[in-house]
Amino acid sequence: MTDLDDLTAAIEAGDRDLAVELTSAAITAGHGPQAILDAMTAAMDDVGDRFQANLIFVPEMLVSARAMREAMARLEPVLVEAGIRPEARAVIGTVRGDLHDIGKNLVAMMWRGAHIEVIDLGVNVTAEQFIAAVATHRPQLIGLSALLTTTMPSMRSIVEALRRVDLGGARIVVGGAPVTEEFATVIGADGFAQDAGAAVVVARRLLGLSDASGDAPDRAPSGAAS
Ligand code: B1M
Repeated sequence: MTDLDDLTAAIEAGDRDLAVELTSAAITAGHGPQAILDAMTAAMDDVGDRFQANLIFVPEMLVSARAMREAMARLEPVLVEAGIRPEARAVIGTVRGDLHDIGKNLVAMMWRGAHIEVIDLGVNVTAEQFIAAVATHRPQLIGLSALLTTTMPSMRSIVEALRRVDLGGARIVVGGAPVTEEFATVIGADGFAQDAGAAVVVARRLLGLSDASGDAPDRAPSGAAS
């Protein structure tokens, strides 16, 4: 078994200390951040499958999620280059009624790694909170995450509410396991991303920035964070 398999197993078991330790070891051993993320995500997929099969229940799912969250916090500095000037600003949140934040945090982390300043509004975010954040932070990008089929209507009503106010040109990106490109189009979002990697590509395309290959221009667009 490789150390990344051990990391997957530690998150599945909800062993926070071991998950963080193995994340550090994987970084030190030179595993790429994407491979480490993949090992973490594999754990959550397995947890989801076992939950669906009634082999585990919400408390077990929660301890696994906490282990993943702490391991991700250890990985974040590796993904986010220190001292790089953000090229744009985003606000992101999980929509009202939905408490899942691991995927949203991952998207936020990846956007930060792609030189985008991110204001994270957390979970269970209402339309009013999104609108207030837009007024306060004047982002170029607004990210909405939903993990439940039952909170997809919430995503729709938040996008509709955002469309009724002056967004200052900000573009809306939506995502989350039950969200599809078709749904994103129907509710009037500007972009959809299947996963955190795609969220970077979509964000940079909508913002008119160079690709995320590292060839980012050293300028900031109008209104971007400095
Ligand atoms: Co919940 N849960 N959960 N859960 N949970 C799911 C989502 C579920 C699929 C499990 C299952 O049945 N197999 C199921 C939803 C079914 C459905 O609606 N179709 C489910 C359910 C039913 C529930 C409850 C209703 C259970 C209950 O109480 N009976 C309840 C709801 C609570 C609520 O939100 N109101 C609930 C609660 C919980 C916990 C609190 C225990 C915990 C969340 C802890 C936390 O997030 N802090 C939890 C967890 C951990 C899961 C699973 C196991 C893992 C989710 C996860 O973190 N995945 C999940 C099953 C699964 O996904 N395999 C499940 C890893 C993460 C990296 O992936 O979040 O998909 P994901 O994010 C991806 C993409 O979706 C995308 O990029 C991310 C990274 O690649 N993405 C975006 C996400 N947001 C994006 C935004 C973007 C772009 C891309 O642009 C802005």
